[in-house]
Amino acid sequence: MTSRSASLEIEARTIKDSRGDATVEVEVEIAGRTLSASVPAGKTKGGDEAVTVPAAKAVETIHDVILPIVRQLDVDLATHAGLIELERTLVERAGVRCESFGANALLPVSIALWRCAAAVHGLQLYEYIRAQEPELASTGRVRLFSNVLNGGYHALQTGEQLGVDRFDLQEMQIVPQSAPSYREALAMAERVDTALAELLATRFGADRMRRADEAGLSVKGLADNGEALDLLVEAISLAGFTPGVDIKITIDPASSHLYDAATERYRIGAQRLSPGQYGEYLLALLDRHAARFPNLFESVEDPLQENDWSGLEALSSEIKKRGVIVVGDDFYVTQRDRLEKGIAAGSANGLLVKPNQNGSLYGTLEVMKLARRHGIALVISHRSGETLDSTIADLAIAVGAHGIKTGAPQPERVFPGRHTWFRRTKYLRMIAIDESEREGG
Ligand code: 2PG
Ligand code: MG
Repeated sequence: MTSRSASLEIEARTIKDSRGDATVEVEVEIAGRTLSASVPAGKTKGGDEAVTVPAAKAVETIHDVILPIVRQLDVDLATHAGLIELERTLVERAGVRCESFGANALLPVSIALWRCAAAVHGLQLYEYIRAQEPELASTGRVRLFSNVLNGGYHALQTGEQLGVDRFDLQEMQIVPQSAPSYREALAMAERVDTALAELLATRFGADRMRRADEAGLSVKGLADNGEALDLLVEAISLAGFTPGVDIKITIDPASSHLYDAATERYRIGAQRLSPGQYGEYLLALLDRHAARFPNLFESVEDPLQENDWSGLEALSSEIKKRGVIVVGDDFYVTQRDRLEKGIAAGSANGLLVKPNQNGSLYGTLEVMKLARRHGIALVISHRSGETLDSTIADLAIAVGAHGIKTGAPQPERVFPGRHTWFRRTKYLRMIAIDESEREGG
């Protein structure tokens, strides 16, 4: 069986993502194995991320443009240099921000090619990345960032208003600290999810509750960010954990999406806050539990709108003083030029890594290397519209990332159907890798 790219068949098709929107899946056969990859989709996107084209168009591009390049270049996927040469060529042909292909065309092919290269060596994807990318390889334990309580545009329903029907901040995640394994970390997250569901049902009524885009809880009428945070802290305690010790919290306000460029104000409830006031508001949220739970917060993502670099520099230094990591998502969009800007300004000291913001696995790894060289914490992330692909788990484990952010734990009791495990499948992949490594080692 040949490992040359000239003989590859790539089959692309559209599938539905977790929101029911069309996205792209590819299948490649090599060394007697069929490997697949699919691509997720964001809703609250950064303005500078790689472009996405309609799914049907991406499928066409894969068959008509990308596959001929893959075949014509005819690299040997048994060598890492061959894979990288092919990836580099595809990235170059895709153009700036993947404009001529669309990230949703290039990324699934890119992931599938890495899977092929791994398969040729008889390795799993995480093992292959570890072996071939020594600059990134690490066996550090990855923290699970589990998004159990949802607000913002991932929770808002048609006809509703932020700050009136749902709270404004997009994500309130829990980060288990004290678990000795991923299996136990997931079990901790599930216990908090269950305790929170019971608490919210008692306070607001079960009929007002629903699961938002990332499978976290959302309640119609819970519109105040501070109250939501208090309820989450209470749920952590009710589940039998000490907030800030066993479990920390991380917040993603998705600030760009609360910001109105015309008035230069952030919308929080009925208030319209200046950038300075908004920063003060977030700091006050961080400080309100400080006396009882001094280390409650793990990180804050995008604390300001993505183009306020000077504001970010100032606010980051306040947040970092509190021992809390500032993670750049819409700020950095997994793109080298934006990360370089943040490094020069000494602002966000965490990078949210979303492969589809970049467009290729090769490009994503290059941005991660830059971050690592500058001591920036890596948090590998899903998108709000997900598929059952679990590549991000392999990526997180291969590099020993600081964290993986991949939505709510989706306890099996609440989500009995495996086809709905858009988030859970990543956690299960972490567990499977962990346990196979323990057995092997
Ligand atoms: C975010 C993400 C994922 P989206 O803002 O961090 O949680 O949302 O995929 O909609 O950009
Ligand atoms: Mg974000």
